[in-house]
Amino acid sequence: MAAIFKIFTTLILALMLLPALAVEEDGYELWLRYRLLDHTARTVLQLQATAIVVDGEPLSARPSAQVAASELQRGLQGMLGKPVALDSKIKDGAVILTTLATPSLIPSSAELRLSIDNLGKEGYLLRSTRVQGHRVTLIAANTDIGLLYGAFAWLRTIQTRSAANALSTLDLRESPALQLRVLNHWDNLDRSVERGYAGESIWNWWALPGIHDRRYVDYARANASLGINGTVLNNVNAKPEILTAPWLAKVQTLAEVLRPYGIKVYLSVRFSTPLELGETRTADPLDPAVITWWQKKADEIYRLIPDFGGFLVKANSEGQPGPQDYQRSHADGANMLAQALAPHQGILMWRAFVYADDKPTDRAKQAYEQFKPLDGSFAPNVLLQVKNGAIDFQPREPAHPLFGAMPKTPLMMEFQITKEYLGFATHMAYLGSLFEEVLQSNTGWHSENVSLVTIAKIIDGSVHKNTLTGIAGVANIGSARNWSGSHFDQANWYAYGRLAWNPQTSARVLANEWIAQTFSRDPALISAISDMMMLSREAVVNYMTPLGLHHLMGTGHHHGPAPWVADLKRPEWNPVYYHQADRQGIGFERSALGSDAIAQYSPVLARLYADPHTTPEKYLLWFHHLPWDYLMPSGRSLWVELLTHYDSGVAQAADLQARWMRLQTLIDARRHAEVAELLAQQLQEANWWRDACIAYFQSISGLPLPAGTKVPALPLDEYKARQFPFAPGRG
Ligand code: BDP
Repeated sequence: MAAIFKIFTTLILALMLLPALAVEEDGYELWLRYRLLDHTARTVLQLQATAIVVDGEPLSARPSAQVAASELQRGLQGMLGKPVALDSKIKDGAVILTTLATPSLIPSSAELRLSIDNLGKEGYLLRSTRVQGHRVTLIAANTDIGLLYGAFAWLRTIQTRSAANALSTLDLRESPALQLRVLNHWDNLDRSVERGYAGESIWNWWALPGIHDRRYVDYARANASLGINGTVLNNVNAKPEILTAPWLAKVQTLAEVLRPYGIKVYLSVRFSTPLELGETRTADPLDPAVITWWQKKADEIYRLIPDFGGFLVKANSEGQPGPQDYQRSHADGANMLAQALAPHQGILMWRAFVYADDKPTDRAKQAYEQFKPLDGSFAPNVLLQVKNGAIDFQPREPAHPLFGAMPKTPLMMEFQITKEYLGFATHMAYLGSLFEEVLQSNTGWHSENVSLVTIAKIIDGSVHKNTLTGIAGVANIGSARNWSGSHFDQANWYAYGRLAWNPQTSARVLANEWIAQTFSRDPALISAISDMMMLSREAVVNYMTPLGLHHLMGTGHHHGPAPWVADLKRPEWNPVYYHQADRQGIGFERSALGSDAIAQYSPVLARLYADPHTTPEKYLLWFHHLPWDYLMPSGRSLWVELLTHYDSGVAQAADLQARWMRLQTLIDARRHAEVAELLAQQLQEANWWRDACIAYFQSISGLPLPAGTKVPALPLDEYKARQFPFAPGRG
C-alpha cells in the first residue's frame, strides 16, 4: 500500500513539476499566453476573480464588451487552470466591466467617486473597490472599447506582476496620448510583403471575402491588447485595383472582423488610381472629374465600411505618381483626397518621405524643403506622416528636422517595425531602444506649452496644440507561425504598440513587460533577457553603421554590407554617396561647409551639429566629413575608432549568443533552440559586416590595421562578388 502511495505521490509531483519548459512553444500565442500561475499567485488571483460581471445592456448587442469578457475568461482559465463564469450578480471577488453609462447593477460613478469623464473614448480605469458591500475589481470606461483595453490591461497586470497581491489594491487610470495608433502593412495584393521577413502576408486576399483565416481574430486581439486602433492593409506602393469593387468587398470583410477590437481599416491609395482604371483622363487633383471620382469612391467605401479610417498616400516619391506630375503641390493633392473623406470623418495620411533624382540637393534635405513651405496649407483632416529620420529607417539616424518645424501641421511619426535595415528577422535588435531614443530626443525648439520640446511632445500635440495626432509603424507581421519571423521581433511589435499608447514609457520597462508575458515572470530571467535586448540595437549599429554612417547596405534587397556600390543610376541610391570616403577622410558634410542640412534644425541643434567637437559622436559622420586621423575624444584616431566600433559590434553579437546559451535550462526547448540558431547566424553576419566594411574602407584610406586587429577573413573582392537575387522582401 505504502509503495503504491509512494509511486502515486511521485507521479503527482512529477506531473506538477512537469516543467513548462517541456511544453513545445511555437510563439503563436505572442504575449497573450496566460500560462498557469504558481500556487501562491493563483491563490491570490482566485480571490480577486470569482466571477465576471458585465454591467449595462445585454452582451448580445455589444461586440466589444463581448470580446472583452471572453478575453477575461480565456486569460483566467489559463492562469487559474479552471473556468471563471459570467455572472449577473455581484459577489466578493467579482470583476465588473462597466461603462457606467447605463449601469444596472452598480451605483452611479458619482457614488463610487470615480471620474471617468476625462478618460475619453478609449481610456479606462482599474479600481479595487466595494460595491453593494462586496469587494470587487472595477474595469470602467466610457465605451466598450475602453472596457476591452481595460480588460487587457488587467490581464497584463496579472501576467507581469510577480507580487500578485497588489491586485487587491488596484488603482490605475489610463488613456492614450495619441489618437491614431496604426500599423502600416506593406502587403501586396499577391500576398507578398515588401520588406517582409515573416512569410506571406497574413491577408489571404485570394480567399477573401468568403474564407476567413482564424488568424485575423488573433491579430486583432494582439493589437487591441496594445491599444493599436488602426491598420493600413496594403503597401504604400499601392495598386489601383485595391479600390475596385471586388477588393473593397475583401476589405469590408476584414473591417468587420477587426471592428469589435476597436481597429479601423485604412487603405494605401495610388494617386493616379482613377486614371489607371480608365475612369478619368487625368489624375490632376484640380480636375473636376478627378475630384468627383474620389468623392464617389469615398462614398462607395463608406457605404460598405461606415467606420473606414481613411487613406495613406505615397506620392511623388521613388517613382510613385503624385500631384507634382501636374505641377500641383503636395497640399493640393492631399487636400483633394482629404475633402473626399471629410464628410465621412475620414483621415488622410500623406507621407513626407519624398526624394527625387532630378534634385541635386542632399537627399536628407528634400522632405523639409518640399513640406516646410506648405505648413498651414493642409486640410484639417490631413496628417503628415514623417519617417523618424531624414534618410530611411537606418539603424541610427538623428531625428527628422521636420519635427518641430511645422507648427501649423499635425505630424505623425512613421517608424519601421520590420527590420529592413537591421538584419531582417535574423538579427536580434530590440527596437524599443530606437523608438525611445527618437521619441525622447530634444528638438531644441522652445514652446510655452511644454518645458522640453521632445519629438514625443510634438507628435502628441502638446507643443503645437494639434487636435489630430497619430503614429504609424511599418508592420513586421506575416503568416509565419510566430508572426514576426523571430521570437524577439514580436517584442518590436509590442514595444511599438505600447509606445503608441504612451510615448513616454521606457524601452526597458516595455522589454520587461514583454518578457514576463512571453517567457517567464522570474525576475532573474527577466533581467537577463532584458539586458540582452537593451544592448542588441547598439550592437547592430556598431557592426553595421557606427559613428553616424548610414546606407551602406546591399542594393535592392538591402541585405548585408555593400559600401563600395557606386554605379547605380541615381546618385543617392549608392552607398558611396552617403559615406563619401576618400583617401583623406570619411563622412557626409552637412554643415555650412557642405550641404547645410544642419540649417534645417532648431538653432540650438544647428549650433551643436555645426562643430564636429560638439556633435554627438553617434552622429559624427552623419554631419561631418573628417580626416582619418581626426582625434576622437577617446584619444584614438577616427580610423582606429571606426575599427574599434566594428570590433565591439562583433563582440556584442558574440556576447548576445553567450548570454542566451546560459539561459538554456530556463527557456522552453523549441524557442531556445530557434533563437540560438538565429544568434549564431547573426554573429556570422556581424563578422561579415565588420570584415567587408573594414576591407573596403581600408582600400580607400590606405591605412594599416593596428597591431592586434583581426584581418578581414576574405579579400574585398569576395565580399563584393556576393549576390542575393532571391532575398526576401524585395521592393
Ligand atoms: C524604403 C524601402 C522601400 C519603401 C520605401 C518607402 O526600401 O521598399 O517603399 O522605403 O517607405 O526604405 O516608401
